[in-house]
Amino acid sequence: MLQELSVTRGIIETFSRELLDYTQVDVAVVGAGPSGLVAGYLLAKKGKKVAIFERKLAPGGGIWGGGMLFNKVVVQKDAKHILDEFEINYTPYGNDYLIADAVELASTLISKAVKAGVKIFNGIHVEDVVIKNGKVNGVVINWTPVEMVHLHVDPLVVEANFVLDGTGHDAAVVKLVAKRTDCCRVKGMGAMWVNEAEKLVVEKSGEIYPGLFIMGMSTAEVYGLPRMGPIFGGMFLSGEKVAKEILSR
Ligand code: 48F
Repeated sequence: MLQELSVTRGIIETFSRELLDYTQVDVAVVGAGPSGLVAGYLLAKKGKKVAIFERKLAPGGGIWGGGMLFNKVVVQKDAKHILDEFEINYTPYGNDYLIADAVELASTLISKAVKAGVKIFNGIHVEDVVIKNGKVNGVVINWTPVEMVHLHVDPLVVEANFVLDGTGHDAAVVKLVAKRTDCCRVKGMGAMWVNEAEKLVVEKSGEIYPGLFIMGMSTAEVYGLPRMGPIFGGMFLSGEKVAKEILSR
C-alpha cells in the first residue's frame, strides 16, 4: 500500500544526501542558462563534479522565449558542433545561420547536462562567494523564496575549486566579488551589434579573478560589450571556452 510517509521520507532523504554530497565540488556553476549548461555538461562529461545553482524553478535561462516570444533561436554555423554534440535539430537559414527550436534547445541542454552528471539545484540563489587568500573558493547559497521575501535566514556554503558566473544580465557573482575586492567593475552591456557582440563575448570569457570565470551575457555586462539578441552561438562557445580552460588546469 502506498504511504504518505514514504513519499515524504523518500524526498527528504534523497535530496539531503545529494545536497550533502555536493557541498564540495570541483566546479560550481551559477545560472542554468545556455552558457552554464554547456560548460557544466562539458566539464561533467570529463569526470568533474559539477553543481549548477539556478535561482528560478526552471533551468534554461533566456532560451525558452526565443526572440520576442517567437520560440526559435538562431545559431551561427561556427557553433554547429555544439548542436551536433547535444543532438539538437536545426533548419539551415541562408548560408550562415541555423534555426533551432527554443523548447527543444532548452530541454535538451538541461537533459543532457543532467545525464552527463551535472547536478542542478533549482530554486537556490547564490547570494555571496567565499574568498580566501585572494581566490574564490565557493558560493554562499540560500533558497530563492528566502531571498525574495527578505527573510532573515542565514545561508549555507558550497566549497568549489572553480566558480563560473553564468548569471546572464545579472553578472551576479562578479558584482559580489567587485563589492569585496578591487577587481571586476561591471560596465553594463552596450547597444545591439550582433557580429561584434558574438565575437567579443567568446574572446573575453575566461578567468576574471582567481577561481572565478565569466561566460555568456555576464561577460558582455562586465566588459560593456554590445548585446546580440536571440543568437546563441556566442553563449555556447563561451561556455565551451571556459570549460576547456578549467580542464586544462
Ligand atoms: O540569462 P541566461 O540565459 O544566461 P546566459 O547563459 O545566456 C543569455 C541568453 O539567454 C540570452 C542572450 C542570447 O544571446 O542574450 O539572454 O548568459 O541565464 C542566466 C541564469 O542565471 C540565473 C537566472 O535565473 C538565469 O536562469 N541566475 C541569475 N542570478 C542568479 C542566478 C543567482 N544569484 N543565483 C542563481 N542563479
